[in-house]
Amino acid sequence: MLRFDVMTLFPEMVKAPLSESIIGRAQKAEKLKVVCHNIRDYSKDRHHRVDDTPYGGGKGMLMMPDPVYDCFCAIPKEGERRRVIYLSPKGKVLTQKKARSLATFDQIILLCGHYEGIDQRVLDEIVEEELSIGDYVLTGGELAATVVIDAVGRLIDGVLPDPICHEEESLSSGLLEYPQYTRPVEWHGVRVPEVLQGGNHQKIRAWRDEKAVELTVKNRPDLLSDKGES
Ligand code: 4G1
Repeated sequence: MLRFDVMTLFPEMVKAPLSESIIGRAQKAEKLKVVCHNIRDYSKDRHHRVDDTPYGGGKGMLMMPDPVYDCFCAIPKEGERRRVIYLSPKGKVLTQKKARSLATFDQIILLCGHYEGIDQRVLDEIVEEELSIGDYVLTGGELAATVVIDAVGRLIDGVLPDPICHEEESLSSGLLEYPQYTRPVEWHGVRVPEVLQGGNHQKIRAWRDEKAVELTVKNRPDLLSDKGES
């Protein structure tokens, strides 16, 4: 059982999407656990304030260290292998390889920033690793935490409905996935490729490999040069 603890100002942003579909079912089946902690509950301020202005000036507000630290201290320890991760655009970008490695942990504590970020001192004290989901601006780390839990959670034994061979998957092979088709055989005047309708599995494999390479060259040539990263 992998336990995710999410420290956030907006727990519903994380809880709601993970209660649906495959990860929702996996939580009910106790294959993984997602516990959200509202950092605001740890504000000692009479007005439940959790943000303040940055020293040195600059735009916006920063999350104060104390509520984050007290929230962290209230999280019970689970198992031996634990990681504290801050979702941040300054971190290394999440890869499938990283997701596979995180799936071996007992507990993953995810800290979500909001506003302009978090006071550096509490980050230096509690965070072991920073992880980003990509190069763009978000309003907070909540959606990033949700992405990490989805990507890692589906790799846990018994989470996926049928045991998909992860090695066969796109990305694990270093390629994008070939196009797929289901019934009807003709839709909007477009027919399913003839080769897929026959039973020649060698030919089907060759066609799929060709399409996968074609698509990867066109859309993600970067995947072809860093196969090791997948
Ligand atoms: C400077 C993106 C700031 C954003 C440069 C991916 C982005 C967390 C992520 C930002 C965040 C760039 C992520 C930016 C994220 C504090 C609160 C950071 C939200 C915050 C390229 C805002 N993967 N962004 N700053 O987005 O948390 O994990």
